[in-house]
Amino acid sequence: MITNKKLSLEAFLEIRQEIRGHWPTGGDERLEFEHAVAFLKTVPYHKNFAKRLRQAKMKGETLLQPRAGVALVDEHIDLLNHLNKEGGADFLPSTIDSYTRQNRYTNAEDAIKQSIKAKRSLLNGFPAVNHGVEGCLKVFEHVDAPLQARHGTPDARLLSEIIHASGWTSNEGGGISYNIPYAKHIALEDTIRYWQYVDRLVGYYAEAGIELNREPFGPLTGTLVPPSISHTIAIIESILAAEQGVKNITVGYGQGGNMTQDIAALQTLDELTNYYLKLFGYDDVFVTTVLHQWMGGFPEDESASMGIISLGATVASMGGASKIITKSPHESQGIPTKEANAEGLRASKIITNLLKDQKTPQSEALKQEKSMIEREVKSLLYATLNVGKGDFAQGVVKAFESGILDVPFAPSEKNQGKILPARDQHGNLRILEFGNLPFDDDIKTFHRDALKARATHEGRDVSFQMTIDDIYAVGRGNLVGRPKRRDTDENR
Ligand code: 8ZB
Repeated sequence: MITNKKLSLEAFLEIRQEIRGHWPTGGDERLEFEHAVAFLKTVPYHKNFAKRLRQAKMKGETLLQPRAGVALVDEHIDLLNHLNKEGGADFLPSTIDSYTRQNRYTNAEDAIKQSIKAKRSLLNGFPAVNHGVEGCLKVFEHVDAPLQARHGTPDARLLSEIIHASGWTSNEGGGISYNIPYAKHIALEDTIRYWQYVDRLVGYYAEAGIELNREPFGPLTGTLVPPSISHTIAIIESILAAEQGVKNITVGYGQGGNMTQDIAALQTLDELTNYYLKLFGYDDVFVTTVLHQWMGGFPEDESASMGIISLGATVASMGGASKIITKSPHESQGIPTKEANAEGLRASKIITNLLKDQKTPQSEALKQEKSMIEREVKSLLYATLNVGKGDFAQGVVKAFESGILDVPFAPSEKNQGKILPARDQHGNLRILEFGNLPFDDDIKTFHRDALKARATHEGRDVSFQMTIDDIYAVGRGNLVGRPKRRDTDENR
């Protein structure tokens, strides 16, 4: 049975030997700890993700990171340098392709060969396992900013070995956040175990004096996810990571659209993650937050998209996020050109510059929003711990089985999918169907009243139609999905 217990060195090394045999590049001698530790000690401060984040938080900065990844090493390097030099990216990503995410390295190999022939990328990201330490190290050597792997991989054990040994000092993902939104049939016990290994690797390096950053994937399905749900999962993944020895964690949240709720979400994400880590005995973890610019559907209009991106940068700055994952004006079309990607960065940068020394206004609404998030997270966290009989790893498995934890619109069959979110009159994310969420009557009444107020305003009943309307609203240019009225076409 899965437990939240640090893997023993022996158990870890035994799995490690097996993992390294999963693909030829796993045999690379540069993966030997003696070599990798010595090399990682040479990574300069300004290329260390964990240290740059620590500095950003101390200075109150909000730094920028795009998503980017293509099939071939040299093209990938050019792309990253463009985003760094022309876009002003502070952190660089390597978005990993879908084959690698599913451990389909033979398919990735074919696509690499075809990409060389076609002289363009036939993969939707960078196949880091196929390129191995050789290729990943070349990327590290030819860029001048910290590097992170960003993916969506249920079993990222070999990938994580390769990127860290290549000087990439951060890795995104987690046993819940890279399962429930990304996979259909994979058991949570399995992904938690895989990610305990990934975190144990980072813990091993920490014991050798090397600080690496880990980032649970905050936005989950990116579709109307209420902050308390994503926060609870981020906090649990932080606890699981800290148990394996991770010391530098970035928790994330996807822009919701209501400014007050977004600022409240970012502030509570930092406060609650720190609070619960300490409460459960992990008191030397450095926590930062990241805001993901809007993860839902974008309008086709590039100027409108820039507006959404700018609003994201605004709440990130006002909510004290240390990092923003940026979007581009090409979002509605798919993977952006490097030019469009840089435009999203520059639009975000002017906002973070302008807001840098401004104070976030306090208000009753902000206080109330924060206190609701705190109460909801507490309730979800303790119910999870309870069904796990005091163990968060067991708790996660049981909580998803029973719907105590439930992520809206997730593809996984391990997720009940019984809850339904909808926006209130002001565009705050509320819950319309609670499924088996363990909320008390006060919390439920708060959500129901908020949705009733919207329904009254719109002259309709609270129903699933609101949820549907809200899913499409931002792409059509509004935050709240108002019903079409006979006397007006304002909603079209
Ligand atoms: C869950 C993340 C979805 C977002 C972007 C999509 C979307 C995916 C790449 C990429 C640049 C890539 N994304 N793959 N952006 N290069 N290889 O992730 O466009 O915004």
